[in-house]
Amino acid sequence: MLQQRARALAIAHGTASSLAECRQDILAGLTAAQKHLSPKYLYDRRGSELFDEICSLPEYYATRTELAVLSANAAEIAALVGPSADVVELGAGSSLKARLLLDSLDRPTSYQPVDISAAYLLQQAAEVAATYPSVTVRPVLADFTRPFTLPSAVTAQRMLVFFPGSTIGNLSREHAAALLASLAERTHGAALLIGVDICKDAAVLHDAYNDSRGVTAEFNLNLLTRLNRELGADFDLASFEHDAVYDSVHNRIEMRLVSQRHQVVRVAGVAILFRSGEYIVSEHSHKYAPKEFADLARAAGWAPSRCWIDDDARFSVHYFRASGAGANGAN
Ligand code: AVI
Repeated sequence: MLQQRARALAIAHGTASSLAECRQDILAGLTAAQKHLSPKYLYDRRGSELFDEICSLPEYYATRTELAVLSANAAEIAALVGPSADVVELGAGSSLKARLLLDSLDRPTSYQPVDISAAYLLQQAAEVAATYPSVTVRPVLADFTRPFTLPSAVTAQRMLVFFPGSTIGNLSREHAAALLASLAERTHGAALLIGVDICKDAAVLHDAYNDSRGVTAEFNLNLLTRLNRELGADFDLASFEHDAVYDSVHNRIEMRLVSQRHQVVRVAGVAILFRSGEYIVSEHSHKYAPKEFADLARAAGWAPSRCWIDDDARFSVHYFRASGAGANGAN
């Protein structure tokens, strides 16, 4: 049934990178002085499933806290958004939060999830379409970290850009500001509902990214499995270990894949040397004080309207309107 529904949904293709571009990007990252890979490569089908598992781990406070904040303030959010909204969700992944939102909004018109993981995007979109027959569901296969065309048939005044999960934190502060500025410029008059993880005790952060069941480790190591499968690499998974360290200077978690020995790995035909202890940075997860984030968004052209925070000040959900007055000269 879902399969049939999935086939019936038209997927809009945004600007997903080609295999050749990904190969070039990955080789550039692995041959840099500090080896690094974009966190977007963590999300193949298995990676998306593992990330869903992370979201329900006891140590990973972010998802349940954001859900609680969204749910506690659903009526106020719905009143701010108004009727007939077109919801564009960036980095959609699991549709759990979108459902919570769609349940509370006043007769939403459409739901347009934008994601990089095709199979997962279709499956989630199909499930939403099956549950909300009155909502037009239009999945968009795109990498939102690159310029992409916003879904068509949407009036800016009614558009709600929904960007939950603190995915914005996986971009550098500069890239986050640039993405927000580009969104503000292209969605003049739209609203933005965005979840942002807050700076907190280093031990809490450490445990959230080094969980006791090893799911985050599996999620991280799955990146190497993916490179083996899709780029013909020969990473020996047993000789790499997951680690995540908190960097209090940049207020961010740095997720690493650490080589346990001196070794040479071939990736897409290129030999890459790893010294023992050398690591690939596979993700940064930036944390923001609520005011810092509101200031960053304001400078990017989003007028702060409301910010909700849980009682333990772990996670923030901000609501902005595009002001069209970004510091980058937008509009
Ligand atoms: C998707 N993103 C916001 C998660 C985070 O917390 O940065 C990804 C993640 N990585 C490890 N655990 C969760």
